[in-house]
Amino acid sequence: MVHIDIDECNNHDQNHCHYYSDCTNTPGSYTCKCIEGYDDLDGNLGRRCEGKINGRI
Ligand SMILES: [Ca+2]
Repeated sequence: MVHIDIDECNNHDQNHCHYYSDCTNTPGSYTCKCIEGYDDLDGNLGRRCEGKINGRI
């Protein structure tokens, strides 16, 4: 039996990765990780990534 995986990263309607995060396709799912230089504000899920410079003193 062949499981056909969906590449959620190819379609923004099918993933919740933030603009500043990298989406990685995995079998049956996907993962998001904030790119270098951006803080993850939502439990390390890559959903909300913000720069470290703005808004921090
Ligand atoms: Ca997938």
